[in-house]
Amino acid sequence: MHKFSELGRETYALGMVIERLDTRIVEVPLPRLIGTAIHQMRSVGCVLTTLTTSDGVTGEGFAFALNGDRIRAFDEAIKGLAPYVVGKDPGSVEQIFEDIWAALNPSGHAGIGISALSAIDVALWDIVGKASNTSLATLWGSERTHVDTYASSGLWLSDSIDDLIAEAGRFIEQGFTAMKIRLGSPDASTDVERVRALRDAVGTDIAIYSDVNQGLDVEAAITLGNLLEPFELAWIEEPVVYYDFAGHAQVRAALNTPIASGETEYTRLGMQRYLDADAVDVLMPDLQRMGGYTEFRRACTIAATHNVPTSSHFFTEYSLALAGAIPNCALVEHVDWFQPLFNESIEIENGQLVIPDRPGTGFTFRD
Ligand code: SMN
Ligand code: MG
Repeated sequence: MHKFSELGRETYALGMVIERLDTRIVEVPLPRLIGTAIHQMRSVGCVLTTLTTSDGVTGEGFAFALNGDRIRAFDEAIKGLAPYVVGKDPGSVEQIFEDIWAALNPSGHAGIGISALSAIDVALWDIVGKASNTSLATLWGSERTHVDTYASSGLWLSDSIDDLIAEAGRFIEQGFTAMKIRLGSPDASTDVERVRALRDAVGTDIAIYSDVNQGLDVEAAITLGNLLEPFELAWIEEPVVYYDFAGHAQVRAALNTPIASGETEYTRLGMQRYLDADAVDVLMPDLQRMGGYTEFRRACTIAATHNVPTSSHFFTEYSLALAGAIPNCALVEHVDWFQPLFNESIEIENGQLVIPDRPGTGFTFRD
């Protein structure tokens, strides 16, 4: 008898087996110390994960931690999954996902365990694409060649208003037509002044997204949201703490501005909580917190059954394949922090990101 929670599994007969799982810890510095309502960041620590097959095809994925916090625990978690991968056909990627999912049950479907699963799952899919000489977007069913985006590596809460305006100008020079400002200042009037200055500087043709990074309570978020309505923000993200699903719904009901959230929750189970609570206008699954491509695709399917669009969080390079294939994933956050890891660059054309037409994820680690 099948367990009620079992899901369908795609299998590709690739006729090869995984021989090795290798990891490498690297630290990518950020240009300067930056802050949101809840983060202080100077670098990102990454565990680069490579699977090598008997045919010599390699697959790559990575997990990261802000400032490299507990990065060795991520590394150990990934290496600890080797027995579920080595000796297996990478074409059984979704069966491998289920095996690891079952193994994680006692320690939880969240945190470092799910992040480790993500690095493995992305690397497995990368092999499936490369072995088929196909981009993952094409493999999953091409939906679009370009995807809307917004510049997100800037406009930090730690920046002065002059910095905000200078950075917005650079984003426009780079070809962006949308950008995201971080909010959640202790005083609503400070946030309002920052948004006013940005809107005055960029005009009404540029879309402004905003992110409170969980910095407010329900009452303060509604007060701020009401004060910001005249500036026509594209959305307000994570207005309250991520696990206050009802609070998100209250803020959403009180405002005209759309509410986005989801980046801090894990797997389809976490996404389901926002959907059940009518908490969001846009759901933002994060590839690492979904546990990889397998589960990210399911999360988007579940969102579609609720008529909720999705937008990827972080992982710009790897999320392009998803947006290339998933109808209700039509917006990708542009974060340039991870570009030093890759041989290939993210391309922007007419304000949109290009979905790569290269085998697998379309991105390969630089030596
Ligand atoms: C974010 C999260 C973590 C670090 C920096 C910024 C933000 C985003 O929530 O959505 O980009
Ligand atoms: Mg965010």
